[in-house]
Amino acid sequence: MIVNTELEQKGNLFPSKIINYKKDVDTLHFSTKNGVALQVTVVRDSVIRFRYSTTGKFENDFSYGVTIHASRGYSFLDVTEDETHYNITTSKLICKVEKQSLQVSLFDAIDNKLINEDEIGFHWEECYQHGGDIVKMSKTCQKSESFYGLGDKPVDVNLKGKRFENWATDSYAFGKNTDPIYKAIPFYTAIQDNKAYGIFFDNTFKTSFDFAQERRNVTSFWAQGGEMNYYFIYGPQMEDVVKNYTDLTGKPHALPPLWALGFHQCKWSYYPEANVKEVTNTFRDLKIPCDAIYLDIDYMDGFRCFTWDKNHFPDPKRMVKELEDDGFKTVVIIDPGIKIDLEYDVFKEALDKDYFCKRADGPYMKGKVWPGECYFPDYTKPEVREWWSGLFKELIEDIGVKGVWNDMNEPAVMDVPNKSFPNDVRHDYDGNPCSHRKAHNIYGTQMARATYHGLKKYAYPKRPFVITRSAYSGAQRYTSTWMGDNVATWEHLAIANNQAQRMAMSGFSFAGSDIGGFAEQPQGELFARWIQLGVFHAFCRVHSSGDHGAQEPWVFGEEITDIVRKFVELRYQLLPYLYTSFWKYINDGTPILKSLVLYDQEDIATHYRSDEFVYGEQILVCPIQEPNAKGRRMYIPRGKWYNFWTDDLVEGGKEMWVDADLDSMPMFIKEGAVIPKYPVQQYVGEKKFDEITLDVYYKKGKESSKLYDDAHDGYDYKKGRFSLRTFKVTGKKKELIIQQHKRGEFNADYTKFNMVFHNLPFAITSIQIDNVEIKLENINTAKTQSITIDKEFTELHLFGK
Ligand code: MIG
Repeated sequence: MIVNTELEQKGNLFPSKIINYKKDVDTLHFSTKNGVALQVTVVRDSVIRFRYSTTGKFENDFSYGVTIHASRGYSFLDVTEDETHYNITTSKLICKVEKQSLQVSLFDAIDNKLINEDEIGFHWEECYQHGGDIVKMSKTCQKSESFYGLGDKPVDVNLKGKRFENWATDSYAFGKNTDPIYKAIPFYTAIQDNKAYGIFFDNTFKTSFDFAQERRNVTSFWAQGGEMNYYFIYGPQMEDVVKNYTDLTGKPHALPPLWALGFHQCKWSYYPEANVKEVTNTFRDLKIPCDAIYLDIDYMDGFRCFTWDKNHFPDPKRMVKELEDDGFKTVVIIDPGIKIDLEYDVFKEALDKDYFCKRADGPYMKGKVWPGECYFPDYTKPEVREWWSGLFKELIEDIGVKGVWNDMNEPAVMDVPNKSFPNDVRHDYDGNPCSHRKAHNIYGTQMARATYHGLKKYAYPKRPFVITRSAYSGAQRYTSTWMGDNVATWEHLAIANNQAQRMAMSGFSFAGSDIGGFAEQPQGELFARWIQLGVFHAFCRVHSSGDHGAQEPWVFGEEITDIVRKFVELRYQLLPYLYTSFWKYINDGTPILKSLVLYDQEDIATHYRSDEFVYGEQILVCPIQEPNAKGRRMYIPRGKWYNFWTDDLVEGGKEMWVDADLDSMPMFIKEGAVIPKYPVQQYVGEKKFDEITLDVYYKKGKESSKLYDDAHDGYDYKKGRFSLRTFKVTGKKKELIIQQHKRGEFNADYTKFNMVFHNLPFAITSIQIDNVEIKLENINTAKTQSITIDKEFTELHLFGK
C-alpha cells in the first residue's frame, strides 16, 4: 500500500571537504568528498571564472554570452596550499579556497584587503520536477556596499535592498519596479571601500539576484537549472569592471553607420505610403533633423514577415528610394512569429526544412501573435539562423531597407497566462539540446544575431543596423536596443534615464527609450523634457503606440516644436562627440553613459545618485523630470564644470540649484574639454562642410580630449582609414596651449577647425600656430574669442595679458 507519494524534500545541500586538487595550466580543479567539483579558471589577472558541478561532471562548456574574442591571459599565476586553504594569486587578485567548505574569498593582491567573500557560498537544491539542481551562491554584503547594473531593470540606479529575476518578459506599460521585463542581463557591479568588482552569472535559465534584501548582510544569486557558473571581475575602478565585462561578452562588431546615431521617428504605425511621406516631409519643412523613419507591423501583408501590404505600399522599392533621396533611412519591423499559412513561402520553407520550435512530444510550438496562429523559428540552431539571415536579401539588397527592428522576441505569445512559450518547448541551443527553461532568455538575442548577419551580408559594403527588444548578455555585439513599452508619464521619464544608465553599465551602450512614452500621450512639456534626455542616449527614437494621438515633434504647438528642434540640432552638432564616444565603447568597452558612481566612485556622495550622468567623458547632464520646473537641484561631481548655456564655472563635489526653463536643461562641460561640433544638418551627410567647431573650455592645468572620425559607414576604418585626434590642453595663467596628435589615414572633407575659446581668463595678445606667429586680425572677438585654423596644426599657443 502506498502511504506517501510525496518526494522527500532534501532542502539545501552543501559541498563537503576538498579531497582532490589538480592544476591544469590556467584552471584549478577541486573535488570534494561528496562529489562536488569546482573549476577555478584564471581568465585574466583581474577575471576569475568559477564553475561548480554537483555530480562531479560538467556540462559541455558552451556560452552564448561570452565571446570567442574575449581577451585571455595573465601576467602572473601562483598557487600555494596551507593548512586551511588553497591560495591562487594573480597580479591583481588573491583567491582563497577553503578546504573544509569550498568557500571562496577574494582579496586585492596589492593591499591584501578583502574584496568579496562567500557567506555560505555555493549550495544547491535538487530539482525533482525538471531534474538537475537549483544552483545557489551567497556572499557576504558589507555595510557600505552598493550594487549596480543588471540591464533594463526599471528602478533607481543603486540596487541595494532589492531582489530581481531575469526572465525576458513582454511587459506592456510596465511601471517603476516591474520585474522582470524584456531583458536578462545577469551581471552586476558592486562597490565597497572604494573597490569595485563585478559578477557575471553566465546562466540562461531563470536567474535571481538578491542584493541584501532578504538579509541585510548577504547578497545572493541563483538559477532554476544549469550550472553555477560565474565570472568574478575585479576593478578596483568600476569603469574597469564594466570594460572587462564588455570584453568578455563582447563589444559591437562594428561601429554603427553615423546616420543610426541621428534622430529617428517611429509610430505604430505609419501607413499608407502617403502618411509616411507626410511625416518625413514635415520634418524637412519644419527643419527638424531626422535620419530614420520606421515601419511598424502594418506595412506587412497580414503581418507576414518579409511581405508588403501592396495596397498601402504599392512600390516599396520606389518609396524607400524616394525617402533615401530625402535623407531618410527606412527601418522595418520583423517579428519571430511566422504565420501558419501554406501559401506563404517563408512558412512553407521553414516547415519543409524543419526549422520551427517543437514541443517536448513532437508537435510544433503553436502560439498566437499578430498574424494569428504562428510557428516560431528555433534561432538557437545555426542552420536556422543562417536561413533567417538569408531572408533579408530582398528587403535589404533589393528594396533598400537600411535597418531592421526585432520585436516580440522574448518570445512573446498572446492570450496565454505566461505570455511566452511553455517550458517544455525544445531548442537546439547550438548542439546542446534543451528545453525552453534554458533557451528562453537567449531566444531574442539569437534572433537579433541572425538578423544582424543577414543585414551585414546584404547591406555590404555599408554597415548593418539592428534593434532588438529582448536581450541576454552579449547581444550588444549585434544590435542596438530599446526599453519596450513604457508610458507617457513623468515617472517613466526618470525610469528611462535610469534604464539607459544601467544598460550602459551592463555593457550595452547602444540603447534608448521610446521618447515621449509608448502608451498614452504626453503633454507637450513632458515630450520636450523627454527629448532633452533622449538626445543624450546613443539610440534616440520617438515611438508611440499611436492609440492615443500623434507624437511627432510638431503636434504639441510651436513652442514645443522649437524646443525639440533646438535639442535635436544640438544632438546633430554633437554627433562627432557621440561618434567618438561610440568608438571608445567599441574599442575598449568604455560605457557611453556614466552614472555618477561610475564617473567618480571615490566620492561616496555619488553612490546613491540616479538622475545625473556623464555623457561620453566630459559632458554632465541632468534631465528635468517633473512638470513646471524652472530648474532643479542636482549633484555636480568633483572637479570644475562650465554651465553649457552660460559658461559659468562651478566647483563640483556638492549639490546645487541649476536654472533650466523649458527650453533649457542642466548641462555642464568639464573644464579643459575640447568638444567637437558639426554644423547643423537635416540628416547625416546632407552637407559637405569645410570646417567644424572645436569648443575649447579653458582650464588652468591639463586635460586631454579625443576626436575620432572615419567615412561614417562602410568598413574602411578597420583597415586604418580612420583618424584619431588627441587634443592636449594646457592652461596657464596667461597662456593656453593646445597640442594635437593625429593617428590614422583617414582625411575628412573639412579642412579647418573653428576654435572657440570659452572663458579665457586673459585677453589674447598673440597667437602662434606651430611656432609661427599669426596676425591678430584673424581672431573673431565678437562673442567668444574664436579663430579658424588648418585642421592639421600641431600646436596652437595663445598668449595673453
Ligand atoms: O504587441 O509592433 O514594443 O514598440 O510598436 C505589440 C507593435 C507589438 C510591441 C513593441 C512596440 C511596437 C508594437 N509591438
